[in-house]
Amino acid sequence: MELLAAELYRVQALKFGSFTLKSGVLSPVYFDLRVIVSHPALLNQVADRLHQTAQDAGVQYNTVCGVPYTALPLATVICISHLIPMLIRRKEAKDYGTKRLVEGAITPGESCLIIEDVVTSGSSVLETAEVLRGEGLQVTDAIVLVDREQGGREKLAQSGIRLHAICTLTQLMDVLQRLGKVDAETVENVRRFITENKVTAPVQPPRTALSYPTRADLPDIHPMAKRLLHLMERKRSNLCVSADVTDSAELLSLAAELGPSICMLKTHVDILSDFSPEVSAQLRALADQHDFLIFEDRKFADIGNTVKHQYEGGIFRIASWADVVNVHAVPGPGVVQGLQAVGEELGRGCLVIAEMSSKGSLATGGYTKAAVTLAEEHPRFVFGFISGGKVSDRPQFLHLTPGVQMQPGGDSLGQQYQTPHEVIVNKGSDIIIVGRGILSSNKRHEAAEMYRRAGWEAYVARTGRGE
Ligand code: 5BU
Repeated sequence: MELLAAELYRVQALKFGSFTLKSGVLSPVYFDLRVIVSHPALLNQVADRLHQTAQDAGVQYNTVCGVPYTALPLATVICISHLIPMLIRRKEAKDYGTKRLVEGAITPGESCLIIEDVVTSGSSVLETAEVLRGEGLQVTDAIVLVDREQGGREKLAQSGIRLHAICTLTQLMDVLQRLGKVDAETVENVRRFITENKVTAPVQPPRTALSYPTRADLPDIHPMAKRLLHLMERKRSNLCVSADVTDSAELLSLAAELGPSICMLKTHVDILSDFSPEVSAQLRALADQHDFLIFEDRKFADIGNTVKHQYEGGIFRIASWADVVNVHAVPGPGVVQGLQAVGEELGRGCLVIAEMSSKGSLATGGYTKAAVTLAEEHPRFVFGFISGGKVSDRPQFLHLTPGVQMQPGGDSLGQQYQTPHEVIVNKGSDIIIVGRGILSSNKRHEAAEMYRRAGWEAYVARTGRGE
């Protein structure tokens, strides 16, 4: 272990200082195992130790797959040295649509061992496991060089994966201190970092058990949130349908057909090929008749003065008919203030996009936090978020989540889906936004009812409300 630790330190596969992790958290230690491809003896040594760790744990497996990209050479060396068939997970296949997600000969039912360099939260290993399992393979074990001890082991265990590490971060620090490579202060900094950044398992769902009507009556609730919470309760619906159609007649017939099942209809008015003011007037009438809100998913993202015009004027005159609009946080407070200057006196409300459902979204970590602050600073106009789950502890705020279908997965252009249960129960969101899950059905009313029931049952399960 000492030799390995010293070598890793020498080639700067681990560094000490202040580093921003993928999650946005500042870490006093950073691993960059990519450098070991330039040190073949070390690469070989790490691969050998990984293989030995699997042997010692008595893991049985037919194939080996490295988590891309850092662990690919490690998996390759293991497979060549021990004549084990390898599989390669393609990271980018989804973007091309037709390419395979996993390369190599797959025999469903066989077991595949995952190799990874460093595990923090476990999500990279989980992502690869999910893809392999999707191909019919068994995934029960993962071997890693370093366990950063931040909850990855527990998270993987929840998904039926045992984590075996050559060493933990604590063990590695002990060895490096013994070797005189790091001082006591660095060791203490890392120790504190590990304790403070542990994701405790089982992960506590960030959810509120308050019912919708209880929240509607909270002090300082935004009038739009109050209205929405009450109508959700009345209609027993936390379903927002995303009416992504390009023909106005179809939009109106959708609104009429699905109106009774939904709490909200989400529009992209700029995809209509035949928009006229008459369409928005009719949509407004249908919303009033069937008791749902209209949410124009315009995603304003310019300076205050520009968005003010985009909201109030143009051919769409969005502020005159949409109850709710949303903003990107990227321009800073001006974007909300510009819209608020128009919307507040009309009694409209606004949602801040704190996270996006699309793969590779940049709205994570520090950005998401800043988006929450932006919302908190504008409570007279902002009443909630577009996000993958609950991002604020203020129960007056509503959370709306797009990227929802009955089956998790995604499309070929980066959309990623979660189930209604996952979104409402595990992630603590309030409203599911469903587009193609309903629109692509030839029985749209039945499909909408199915999602309405699923969303409502998830809400009942979360809040423990008797029915
Ligand atoms: P789908 O058919 O359920 O994938 O449609 C999702 C809708 O939600 C679609 O209109 C998107 O523009 C919208 N959306 C999203 O999917 N993800 C996001 O993060 C945001 C909006 Br913000």
